[in-house]
Amino acid sequence: MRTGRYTVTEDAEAIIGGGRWSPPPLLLAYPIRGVQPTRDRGWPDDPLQPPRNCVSLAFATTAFAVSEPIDSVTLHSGGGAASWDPTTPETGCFGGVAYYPVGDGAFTSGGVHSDAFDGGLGVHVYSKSAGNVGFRDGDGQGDHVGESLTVGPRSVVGMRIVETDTGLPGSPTLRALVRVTNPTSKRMTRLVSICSNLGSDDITGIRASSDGNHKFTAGDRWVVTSDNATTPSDPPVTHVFSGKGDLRVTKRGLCAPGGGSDCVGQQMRLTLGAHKTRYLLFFAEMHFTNGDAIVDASKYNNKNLTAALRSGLSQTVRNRILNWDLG
Ligand SMILES: [Ca+2]
Ligand SMILES: [Ca+2]
Ligand SMILES: [Ca+2]
Repeated sequence: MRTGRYTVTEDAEAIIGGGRWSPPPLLLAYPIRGVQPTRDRGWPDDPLQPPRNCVSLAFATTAFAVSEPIDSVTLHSGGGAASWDPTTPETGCFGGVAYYPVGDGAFTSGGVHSDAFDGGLGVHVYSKSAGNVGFRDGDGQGDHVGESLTVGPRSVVGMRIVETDTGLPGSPTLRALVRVTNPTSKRMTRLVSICSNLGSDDITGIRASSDGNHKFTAGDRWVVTSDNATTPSDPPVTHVFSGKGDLRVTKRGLCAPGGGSDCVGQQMRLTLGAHKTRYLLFFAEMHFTNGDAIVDASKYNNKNLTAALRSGLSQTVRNRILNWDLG
């Protein structure tokens, strides 16, 4: 809408990206040289970049993100039932260094259960020459506001990545929104993976998966793992790698837990047009029992996200999530 000489964008949430502000600021774009940005003319593809013909001002309605050492941040979800300790580069699933949104992880409802992860939810981009290269932050500082932490930007195998991890209030869930941008003028195809080294180590077992069996393959959207089929001592962990419907990624198996393996991950092949920005979306949960974890995973069996899971994600962002079909 227009108010006076200002244009209030309909894409305010999209422009501020993946939850760096909470709640989203009102963004005003003031046109210069008499040129109006319109939806016909289109906004630039990178939602963090305002149109060149505008001067933009962002007003946060409450808290500003605070730059903080990533290692000092702990995110909480489910009313404090689950805590997630983001870590600057450490080794996880590949033995290579990466930023991990959760280094250990603890579930504290019904007793303290820690050691869910040994480096969880690391993002890697595959390179023929270097193998899986971990996404990591340049200076070890993240932007922290409420229960959200934004890390990056950082170029990994030529693709620019920013990640926003959010502890959701209504369930013991961590949401990882990974923004990927092709900064070049040519199409770019990349293999992006997300994987965890589980704290359940070599006694990891699969308690459930989305296709109903006890195997984890590329066709699974989610999987529940733990260190015991009846009385787990570490928190059972749920990984959610994608949604239902038409995905704009091709999924591949990366590593499967069980049989002595404590690695769980999937790889996604994606293509970005010139200067395009898109997103990947993942969730992880911790629980006290296998049964609780399996019951709670059912909310990921709908094509659409529940209001709680999509909280703070604009429709524009949701439309651009490659591994879900939320348009
Ligand atoms: Ca940083
Ligand atoms: Ca382990
Ligand atoms: Ca399966």
